[in-house]
Amino acid sequence: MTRKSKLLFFFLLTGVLLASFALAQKPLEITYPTIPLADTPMTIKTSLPAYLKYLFNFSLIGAGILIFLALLKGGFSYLTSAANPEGLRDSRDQLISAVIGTILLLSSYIILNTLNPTLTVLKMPGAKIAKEIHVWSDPNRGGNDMGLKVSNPDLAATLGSNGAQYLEFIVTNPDEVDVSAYPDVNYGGSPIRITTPGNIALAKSISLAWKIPGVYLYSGTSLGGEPRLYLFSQAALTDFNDKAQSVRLLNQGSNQFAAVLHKDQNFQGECAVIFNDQNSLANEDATGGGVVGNNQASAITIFKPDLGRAASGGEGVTLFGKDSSRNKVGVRATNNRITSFPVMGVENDSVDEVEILGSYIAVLFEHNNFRGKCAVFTKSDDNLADDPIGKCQGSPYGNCFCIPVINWCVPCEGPCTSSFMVFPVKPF
Ligand SMILES: [Ca+2]
Ligand SMILES: [Ca+2]
Ligand SMILES: [Ca+2]
Repeated sequence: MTRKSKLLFFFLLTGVLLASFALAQKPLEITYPTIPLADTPMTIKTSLPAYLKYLFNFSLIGAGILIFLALLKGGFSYLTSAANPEGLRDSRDQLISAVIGTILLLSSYIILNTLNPTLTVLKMPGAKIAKEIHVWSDPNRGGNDMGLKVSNPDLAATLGSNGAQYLEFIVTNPDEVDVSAYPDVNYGGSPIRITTPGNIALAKSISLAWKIPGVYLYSGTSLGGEPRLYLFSQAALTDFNDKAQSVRLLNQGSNQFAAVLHKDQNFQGECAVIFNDQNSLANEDATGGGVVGNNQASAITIFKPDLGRAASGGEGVTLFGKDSSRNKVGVRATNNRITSFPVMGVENDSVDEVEILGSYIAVLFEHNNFRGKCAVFTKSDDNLADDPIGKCQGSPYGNCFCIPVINWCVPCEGPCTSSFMVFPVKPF
């Protein structure tokens, strides 16, 4: 290789590298220079393959221009150095190099664009979503079929004029995705919510909304209206205050959720303990216990029940109160719903201390059958006198004024627990 052809090769390489480097240095959110033949990406959401293709075409065109200039220069010096044999040889070498460059360039373009027009070979591996909805054009899984990972406004384009008539969930739990089938294309007509696999009415379009596990509150009954996802306890529901009407617990495998909805902020007032989806919070007895009502919830406690866990050692929740002789006694619970007192010698309205060993949740209620104001405990509290559940008016165990000999006290402000629930939970 002569010095000149080396130089030409160097310039070609530098040109290509500079073009690549200049673009690669910029973030993807650039204003792409418009160049002929290369499709200019229009948005910042350009996928990597599209970006690389653009880069490739850009480099290709840059190299093409350099080759053209090299041909021009080689041809010119060939013509003007007829009397100089050395210059003639150099010019010829230069021309040959340029022609070889052209052939290489065209070959690479033809190979990459003919065999692989979208440069799909550069697509990133991984990020494979195994979850999808599968649909068939005929009932009973016949005819054409296709997998859906996202909403599709026109199923007929792939499945034929009938659209979809059979649907299957390729997911762990159909609860992970909201599927609505529409009788017309572009999500037209009245949608039908699909929750079980099988035959479906002719669906021309299907919308999918993937969901993550957690507690969903809905502003309408039967999981209608606006949804809100909660993953952690909230002392105030802010913009969703007094809006919840139905609840869905979206569980996944061992990732199980349960919730306590509180009527007042800071986990105060009446509450409903929720272990199952609720189509209406007005259905008092449908909840695990307690009542909050529609458009009432102002705070939420979220916990992960671990109901199958056996209590080991001295684990559990002990409620300390008074027996009929006003001596301190305790009732220990590990997985219980107690609707009234006395229990294990502990008198009604006497609980003034909660001891929790291990991961448990205890919900104490003012009245029998999980009614009245409630209090949630996840760790020990040795003094309920500073908690609403420990200072109710008219409590017989308020100890405001007691006559020692007959062990009688004037009713006043004091503890008022009359029912409670205790469940093992996963650590908070
Ligand atoms: Ca409220
Ligand atoms: Ca306290
Ligand atoms: Ca009570």
